[in-house]
Amino acid sequence: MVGGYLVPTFCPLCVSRCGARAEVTDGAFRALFPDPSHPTGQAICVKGKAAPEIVYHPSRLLHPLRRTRPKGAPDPGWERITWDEALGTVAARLKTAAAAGGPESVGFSSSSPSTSAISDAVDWVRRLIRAFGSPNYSNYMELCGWGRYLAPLYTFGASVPGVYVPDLENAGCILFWGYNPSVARLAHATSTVAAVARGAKLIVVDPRKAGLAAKADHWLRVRPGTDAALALSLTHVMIENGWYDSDFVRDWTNAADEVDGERVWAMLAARCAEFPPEVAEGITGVPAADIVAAAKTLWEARPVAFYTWSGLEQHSGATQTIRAVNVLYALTGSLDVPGGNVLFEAVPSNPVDGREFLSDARPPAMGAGQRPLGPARYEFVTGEDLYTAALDGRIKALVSFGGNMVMAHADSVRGREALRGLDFFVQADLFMTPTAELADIVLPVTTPFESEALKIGFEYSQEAQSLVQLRQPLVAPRGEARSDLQIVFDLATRLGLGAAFWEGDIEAAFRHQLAPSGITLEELRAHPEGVRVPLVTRYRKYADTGFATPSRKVELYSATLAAHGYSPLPAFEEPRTSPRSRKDLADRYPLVLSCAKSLFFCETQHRQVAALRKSAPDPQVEMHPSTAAARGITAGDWVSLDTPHGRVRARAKLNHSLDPQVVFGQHGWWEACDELRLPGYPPYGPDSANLNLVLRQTPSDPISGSSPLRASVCDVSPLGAAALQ
Ligand SMILES: Nc1nc2c(c(=O)[nH]1)N[C@H]1C(S)=C(S)[C@@H](COP(=O)(O)OP(=O)(O)OC[C@H]3O[C@@H](n4cnc5c(=O)[nH]c(N)nc54)[C@H](O)[C@@H]3O)O[C@H]1N2
Ligand SMILES: Nc1nc2c(c(=O)[nH]1)N[C@H]1C(S)=C(S)[C@@H](COP(=O)(O)OP(=O)(O)OC[C@H]3O[C@@H](n4cnc5c(=O)[nH]c(N)nc54)[C@H](O)[C@@H]3O)O[C@H]1N2
Ligand code: SF4
Ligand SMILES: [Mo]
Repeated sequence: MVGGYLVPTFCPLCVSRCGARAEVTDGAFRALFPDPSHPTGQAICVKGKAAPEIVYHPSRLLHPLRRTRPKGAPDPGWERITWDEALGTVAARLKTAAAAGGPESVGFSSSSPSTSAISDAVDWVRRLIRAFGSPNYSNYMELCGWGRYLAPLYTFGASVPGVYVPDLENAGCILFWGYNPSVARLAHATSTVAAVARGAKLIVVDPRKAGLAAKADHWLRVRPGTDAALALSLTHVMIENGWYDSDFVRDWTNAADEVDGERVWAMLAARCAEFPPEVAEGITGVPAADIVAAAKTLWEARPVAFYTWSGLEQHSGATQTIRAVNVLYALTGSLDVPGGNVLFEAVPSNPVDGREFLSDARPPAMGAGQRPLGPARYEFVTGEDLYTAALDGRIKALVSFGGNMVMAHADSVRGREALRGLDFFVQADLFMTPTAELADIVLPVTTPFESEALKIGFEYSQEAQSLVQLRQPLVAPRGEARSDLQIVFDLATRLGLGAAFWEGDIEAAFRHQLAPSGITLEELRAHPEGVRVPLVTRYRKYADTGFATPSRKVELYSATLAAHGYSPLPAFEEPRTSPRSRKDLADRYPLVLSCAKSLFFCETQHRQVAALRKSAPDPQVEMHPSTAAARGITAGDWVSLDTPHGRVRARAKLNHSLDPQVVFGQHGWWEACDELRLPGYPPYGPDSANLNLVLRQTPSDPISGSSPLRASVCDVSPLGAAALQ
C-alpha cells in the first residue's frame, strides 16, 4: 500500500451496508476490507471485495445519452449529449406531461434500496416525487418490502420486522422465515452465528437447506407458498398447549373483542384448528412432529426475534401469509422486549422524504381502485399496475433512478411493450441494461464509492442505530457520472422546485436533516468513521399509547381487512399457480418452481464482473437428484426450464435437500462477461435465460398485488444438443 491510505466507509451495494475500510492508492480505489470497529463491519462479502472492479468496469456509463432511433429499432443510435441538454430536456418533458395530464401522469421508479446504493438517495427521490405532486412511485414494494413494512401495519400498526428489527444479540430464539441472511444480508448472518454460539435457538423455514438452515435447531422444509398453513398450524399447537403469552394476548391484542357475538380468540383458535399438524403436514410437507417441536422451542426459548423476507413476499397469497406469521409472533409476547423485535431509539433528525408536500387533493396512486389496502395506499405502484397504466396511457412519462424493470419483474415482454409505449422515459443508471435500452435519455450515475452520502443510524442494534456516518467519496467520479442525489437536486431546481431543495444546495439539505441531532457536517467530515450519539433503548413503548391500529391493540382479527371483503383472520389459500391449484396443467408441468438470490450477484446485476462471474459462470436450476435422474439429466447439464409461458435455459445443479417436486431457479441472467468470455443471454426469445420471461405478474395477491414468482408449475428437460448451438 505504498502511497496509499485507508478510509473508513461503509459498503452500500446491498441492504447489509457493511462497515468497511477502503484502500485508496495513487488516487485509485483498490480494495475494501471489513472494519470490526463498525457495528456492521464484522465481514464483507465477495461483492464488496469486487467493489473496485465495479467502479472501474469498462462498460460503465460515462456520459448522458439520447436515443436517435425509434423505440423498437434494433440499435437505439445513442448520441452523447451534455448534462445541461439532458436535464433541460427531462425537465421540459415532465412539465409538458404534467400540464397535459396532471402530475400523476408522470411516474417515478427506482431500484430497491435492498439491492443497490439508491438507499443513499431514496428519501430524496421520494421528496422529489412528492414535491412534483405525483402519487406514483414504483420500487418493487410488492415484491420486496410489503411483508416487512406495510402488511404488518394491519396486525401491529407498525413495521415488524422491517422497523422493529430482530434484537439478535439478546434473542433466545431466532426465527427466519423465507430469509437467508448468509446470502442476502451479511450483518444479520454474522450476528446470528454469534447468537447461536452463545446458545440461542434457531428455526429456519425454507424449502431449501440453505445458509443457516444447516445450523438450525429446526429446519422446516415447507412446500413453496404454503407457509400460511404452517404458521396457522404452529399457532394451533401453541394455543392448544398454552404455549403463548396470555398476559400480552389479554392486555394488548383484540382477542377479547366480540364480532357478531363471537370472541376473536375463539375465532382465531377455530381457524388454527383447521390446521392440526397432521393436516398441515399434508399441505406443507413439514412432518407433524417437527411442527410440534418447533412450536415448543418458540415457547421455551423465548424471547423470539424474527425476520421474514422474499420467500414469503412473492406469492399469490402473500398478505395472508404475512398476517399468519405476524399473529403467531404476537402470541410469543416478544414484541418490543429485549431479545424480541425492537424499535431501537434513533438519532433525532429532520425527515426529508417530503411528507409535508402531501395533500388530500392529490389523486390516489395507480392500483388504489383494485387494491385499496395495497401498496397504492402508501403511494407505491406495483409493477403490474405501472405496466397497465403505461399501456393504457394514464402514465405518459417515467423517471427511473436505477432498477432493471424488464428483467426484475415477471412478464418481461409486457414490460418491454409498456416502456416502449411511454411518451418519455429517462433512466439513471451505472450500466446499459435491457431496461435502460428502452429509454429516451440515459443518465450516467456514480457508484457509491465516488459519491458522498449521509447515513443516520444502521438499524441492527441500539449501537448501530446510534452511529451517524458521512460516507466520503473515495475517488472522483468517472467520466461525467453524477450521483443520484445530485441528479435529484438538479432536476428539482429545473422543475421549479428549488425552494423545496435548498435551491440545489445538498450541503444545506444535509445540515437541515442533521439539525436536531446536534451533529455538524464539519464533525462528520473530521470523523469519517462516524459519530456516535449515546442512546438508551426504551422497551414496550406500546404501553404508553397502545398500537397504531384502529383498536389500539394488536389485531388478530382485522376489521379493516373485513371491511374490504378480505378474510379478517389469517387464511391459507393454495398458491394459485401451483400444480395442486392448476390441475389442468399439472400433468404437463408437475413440478413447483421457486427461486432465490445468488451470493455472487445482486439481483439482475454484476454478471459482467469477472471476480464474481468466475464463481458462478452460468444460470442455474436446482433440483433433487431423483428429479434429474427421472428426466435423464445429470449435474451440470444444460436444461430447458419450462412453464406454460415459455422456456428458458439453465444448468442443472443437484440438491439433495429439496423435495423432489420442487425446483429452484435464479432470475437476473442477461449480461455477458467479456473478460472471461462468458456469454450474455437475450432478455426475450428462445435463447433466453431470463426466469421472469416465463413467469407472470398475475394472478397477484388480491391485497398487495405481489406477483406469484415462487410457486409456479414447471418442468425441466435436457436441452438437446441442437438447442445449444
Ligand atoms: N447476495 C445477494 N444479496 C442480496 C440480494 C441479492 O440478489 N444477492 N438481493 C437483496 C434484495 S433486493 C433482497 S429482497 C434480499 C432478499 O433476501 P432473502 O429474502 O433472504 O432472499 P432469497 O434468497 O430470495 O429468499 C430467501 C429464502 O426463501 C426461500 N424460499 C423460496 N420460496 C419460499 C417459500 O415459498 N416459502 C419459504 N418459507 N421460503 C421460500 C429460498 O429458498 C431462500 O433461501 O436480499 C438482498 N441481498
Ligand atoms: N423471479 C424473481 N424476480 C425478482 C426477484 C426474485 O427473487 N425472483 N426479486 C425481486 C426483488 S426482491 C427486487 S428488490 C427486485 C430488484 O429489482 P431492481 O431494483 O431492478 O434490482 P437490480 O436487478 O439489482 O437492478 C438494479 C439496477 O439499478 C442499477 N443501479 C445499481 N446501483 C445504482 C445506484 O446507486 N443508482 C442508480 N441510479 N442505479 C443503480 C443497476 O445497474 C441495475 O440496472 O427484483 C425482483 N424480481
Ligand atoms: S453484504 Fe457485501 S455487497 Fe452487501 S453491503 Fe456487505 S459487503 Fe457490500
Ligand atoms: Mo428485494
